[in-house]
Amino acid sequence: MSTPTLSSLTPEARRLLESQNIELPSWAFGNSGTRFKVFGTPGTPRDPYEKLADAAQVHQYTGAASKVSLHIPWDLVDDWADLRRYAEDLGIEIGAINSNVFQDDDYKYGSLCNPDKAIRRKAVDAHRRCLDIMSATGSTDLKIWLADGTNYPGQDSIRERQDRLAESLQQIYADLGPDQRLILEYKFFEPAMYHTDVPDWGTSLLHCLALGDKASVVLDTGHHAPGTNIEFIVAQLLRVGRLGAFDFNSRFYADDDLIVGAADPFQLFRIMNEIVAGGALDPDSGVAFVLDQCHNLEAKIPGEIRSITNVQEATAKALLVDRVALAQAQRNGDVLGANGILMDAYNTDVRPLLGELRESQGLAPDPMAAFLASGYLERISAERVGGQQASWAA
Ligand code: PSV
Ligand code: MN
Ligand code: MN
Repeated sequence: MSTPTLSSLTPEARRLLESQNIELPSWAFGNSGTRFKVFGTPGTPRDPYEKLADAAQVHQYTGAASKVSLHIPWDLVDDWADLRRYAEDLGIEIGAINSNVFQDDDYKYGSLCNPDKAIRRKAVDAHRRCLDIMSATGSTDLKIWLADGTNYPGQDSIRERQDRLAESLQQIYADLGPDQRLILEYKFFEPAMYHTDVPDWGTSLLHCLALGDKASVVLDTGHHAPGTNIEFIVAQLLRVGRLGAFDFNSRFYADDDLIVGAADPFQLFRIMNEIVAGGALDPDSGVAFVLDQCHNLEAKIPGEIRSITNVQEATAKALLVDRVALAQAQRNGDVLGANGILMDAYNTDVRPLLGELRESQGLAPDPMAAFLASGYLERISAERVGGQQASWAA
């Protein structure tokens, strides 16, 4: 395929690319690390307001990241209406509210699945507080990822934990507002090492189906065993209308939370290809695209900018797939022809096309270069002292 230009896109493909929006995680802007060391980065935000200010920079230069997920209690503030106004003044919005029921001593043996009813009630109430925050900030998504599980066979009843989970989720679901939904993330291991209570998409889907229409699955690319065919899961969840959100990141070994598309750009392309084929790229599809990453070594705002451009590149390639020719080749049993059509799109350099697209939107063609030239990093490094740690790594 020759180097495509903006005019080589169909009007529909151009509309989809122009309207693509990827949510940023507030925790990407805080310091994070491993259990060995958390390195500080100059200019790291000291509170949720500064995280939003940094996220707004990513949106300013990419034009494709207008929402920010918050994590509660990491991002607690006194006045939610004020935080919402602050975001709006920056030209961004509050996205999903992530509940954190994994950092309190009471949750040692689990939160929503804990054998102790009082602790389950405490965890349900923590989610109710998240729902209140959603109402105050205009957020529509309650995102639940649980650290629940066990380390040893026999430690607790696997089956009873599922029953407790179903009951706790029902209590939370019952309190959703009319425009709110619950999205349930799965992860196959960690921190629990023997069994995890929501380890896979099947378990998440079963709970969502039992809850009702306002519950959907969150797929995090880093939460699968090596070799898992993630695009198959995407296709399957889209078929039943239950892919609620996507957490983008990339991994080499475990849940590495590295920059999306850094480890395996071909996998990212295959995933975006399934998203495009399933009609899920449309902003009205109900699928939220979110980054879930931490930047331990690299600078955080540039790390998020690179992530956005990586997703845009994979998306543009997926939009270039000749779907008519592909369907024809598939019908004809033309194995190599069909595979060649996908590979043609994957091997196309879409960076000039994306630069053109940005210019047509009044943006610089290279968001990374424009941001680095702006002096913002130097300014925050001089102004902010004592940045906040992002996450659980201490
Ligand atoms: C933990 O693995 C995790 O990375 C999940 O992916 C959540 O989405 C995220 O943390 C925030 O809680
Ligand atoms: Mn995640
Ligand atoms: Mn994760």
